[in-house]
Amino acid sequence: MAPITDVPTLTPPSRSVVRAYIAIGANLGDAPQQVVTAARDLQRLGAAWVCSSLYRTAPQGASGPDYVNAVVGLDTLLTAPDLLDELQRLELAAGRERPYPNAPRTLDLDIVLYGDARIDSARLQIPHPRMWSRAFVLVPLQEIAPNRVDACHLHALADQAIRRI
Ligand code: PH2
Ligand code: MG
Ligand code: MG
Repeated sequence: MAPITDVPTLTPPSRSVVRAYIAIGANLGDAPQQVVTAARDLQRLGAAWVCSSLYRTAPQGASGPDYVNAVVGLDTLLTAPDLLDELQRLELAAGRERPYPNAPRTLDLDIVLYGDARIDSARLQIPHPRMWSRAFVLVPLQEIAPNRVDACHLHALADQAIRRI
């Protein structure tokens, strides 16, 4: 057989930057400090970065102390699963334990939006399926990305206790 000489070089597709939004929550230990530390750690996972104010919020669908919440916007080259791996690494480093669902935690990091992606896998649901019913996500998200939050959704959550700190 004649040798194949005319094979085009295959270059892997280059990944483009995606703006992801990550919700940060903590209600065990020094919650404000853990949220600030996590926000700074996230800065290393991307180029541009923005963090909302910190908010003290009443637990929604969970028991335990009030939470401190914030949302970070991050321009990242990481894929959504790779970003999730990094978030879980940071949760573990902060001493996160999972004794039962929605247990109080030292650190919770959830990808709420990843560009306009819709992902429904065993590990990842994006947009986060409960984000639209949670003032502790929508209020800080609205602060840094008003175009990603529908005012009607926010209005419906007016009874959820949330205070900027
Ligand atoms: N996280 C939950 C359940 N409930 N409530 C508040 N206020 N803040 C949270 O971060 C939170 C919650 C599950 O992850
Ligand atoms: Mg969560
Ligand atoms: Mg989580």
